[in-house]
Amino acid sequence: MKAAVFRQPGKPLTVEEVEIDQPLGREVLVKTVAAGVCHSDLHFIEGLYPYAAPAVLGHESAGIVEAVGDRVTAFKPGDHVVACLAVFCGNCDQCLSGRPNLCLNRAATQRDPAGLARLSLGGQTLYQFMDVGGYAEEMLLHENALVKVTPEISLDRAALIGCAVTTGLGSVFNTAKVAPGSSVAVFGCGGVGLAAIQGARLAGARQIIAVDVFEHKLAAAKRFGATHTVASSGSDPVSAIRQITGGGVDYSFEAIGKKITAEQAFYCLAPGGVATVIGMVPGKEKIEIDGRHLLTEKKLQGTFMGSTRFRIDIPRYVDFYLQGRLNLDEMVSRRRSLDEINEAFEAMKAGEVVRTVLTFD
Ligand code: CXF
Ligand code: ZN
Repeated sequence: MKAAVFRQPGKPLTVEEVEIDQPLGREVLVKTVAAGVCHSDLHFIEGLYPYAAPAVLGHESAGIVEAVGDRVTAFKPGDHVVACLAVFCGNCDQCLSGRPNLCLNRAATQRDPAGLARLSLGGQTLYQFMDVGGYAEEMLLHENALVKVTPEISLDRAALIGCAVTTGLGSVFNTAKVAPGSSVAVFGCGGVGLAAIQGARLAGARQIIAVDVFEHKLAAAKRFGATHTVASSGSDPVSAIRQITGGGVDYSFEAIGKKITAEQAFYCLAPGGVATVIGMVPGKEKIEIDGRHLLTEKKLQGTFMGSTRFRIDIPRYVDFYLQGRLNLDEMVSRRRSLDEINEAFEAMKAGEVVRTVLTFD
């Protein structure tokens, strides 16, 4: 099968013929139908975050089950499924406390590193990014990386729910628990930011302030539910937000992954407010906040995949979509083939697209 292979940071992915094994035990073989191109993969391609090579990146994919291992009972060939990188063992303290996104024993869902790898390239192990490896014609996953979805939703929309939507809506619903009537600011109007804006709308926020440097992204944010927009190129978004709200927001979300915007997300809070940093701030960067702001009970917190319990959350988000309450159609800006994956990253870097979805025949 064909897959986009990451060989070295700073180099384009190469689409190559690779080998994929048969499903063993609790594994499921999935024919990929759609794969969203997410900004997080770009962080690894650019070397901002390290990852073992060679690897198949991609983690926002949906498809149809082709075959299952002999210990799989919840999936069968023909099922429509969405993959999620928040793979859970189901037995550790975090999983059993209702926080499977923070699973402590992902190794229990992986193959023995000393044995045959799920993916290989000329006999050499090919790493599977975040246990998904979604930029490929087929995926071989542990069943706890999958959730079944109704065939009523097309798989190119469903794929987005696997990462961007789950992360954005989940950060609002699960991590921050936005209350109806509150005020919200969202920094960054890419896929995750627009999902957070939609989450804030669904949660009944009164004011939803979108912040971005691109005017066309702010225009999109309005269509997704933003009540106000702040163009942050060349001006201070914190004072603009303070002015709109009369003193700061109750909740802010940073969906970019930069020190400066993470700090702005904290400083634009009202007393008692909560800033949630969703974006991947590079490991070496420090987020600095002025200590005296803690005396007004402002909080700065992280999130991983929107604190999702994805087997519960993803089917709910599918329902929102089917009811017309969650706009996924407009989140897909472009469809491309696997061969065009590097062009998709270029368009992302240029700020041209919300999401490119790779579609497979
Ligand atoms: C990220 C979270 C950190 C690892 C890579 C993927 N989530 C979504 O893009
Ligand atoms: Zn992602």
